[in-house]
Amino acid sequence: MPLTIFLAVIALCPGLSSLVSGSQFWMPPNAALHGIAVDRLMRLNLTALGTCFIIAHLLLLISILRRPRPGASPKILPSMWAMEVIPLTLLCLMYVWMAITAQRLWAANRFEGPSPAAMQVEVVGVQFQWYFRYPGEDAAFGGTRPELVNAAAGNPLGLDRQDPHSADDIVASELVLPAGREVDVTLRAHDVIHGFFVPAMRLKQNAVPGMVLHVHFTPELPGEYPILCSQVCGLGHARMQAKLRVLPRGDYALWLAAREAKLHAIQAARVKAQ
Ligand SMILES: [Cu+2]
Repeated sequence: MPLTIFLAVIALCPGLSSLVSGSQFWMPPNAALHGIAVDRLMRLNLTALGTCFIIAHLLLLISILRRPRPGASPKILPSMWAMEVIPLTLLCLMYVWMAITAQRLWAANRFEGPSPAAMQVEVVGVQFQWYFRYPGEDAAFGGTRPELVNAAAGNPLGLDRQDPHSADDIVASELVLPAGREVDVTLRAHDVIHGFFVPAMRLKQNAVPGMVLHVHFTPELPGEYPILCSQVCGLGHARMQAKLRVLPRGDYALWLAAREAKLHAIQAARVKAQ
């Protein structure tokens, strides 16, 4: 019976499966430049934890099988140092190493600034929709005002039309990016905390009302990838999804030109109606 339980636990251990497969068994394909380092660290952590798991359960199994039988003379146990102090010290050192390496990798994405050539995109979480804003030809985001927010009137982010920088801002419901160019994402939220989560880009960062947060990454592989919300933000949380399209640079330039032409047509119609 103990052996059966032992084997069942081992069979269910994700760390062991990762150790055996040695691959991205449960991970979506990586499409970002920094994703290689993230995947490498995750595999390393799972391998280390899987090894600890197996060693701990082997020791458990040995102690079950070698337990003193009724009437047998008591065995001499190993010292406390060998049984507790040394293994726990090694475990502590391993966790400290994991924390430092993960923090370095995360901080490199989060706090160290992007290159000056990075393109700017604003991502705004609103119950229950993601909006994406491009600064347009002037490369500067225009001002917004909360009282101007009106999705039904085509202004979900509250762009201030009086601000000249707002005139060429493009607002989209899908995120379209060129492959191979670094992107500096400015994250905001209008109402509650949302989690900007792009699994294929190995990217997850909360969008917090009242805060402007930055995260930067470089999409490498053209394709379509889901954008999710990783914070339970209300009843419609499950449907708060969007799409990231990574295009070759030429196709991205065409998409941007088409969006700018559409914006100019809308503005011309607005002027004509006044
Ligand atoms: Cu959500």
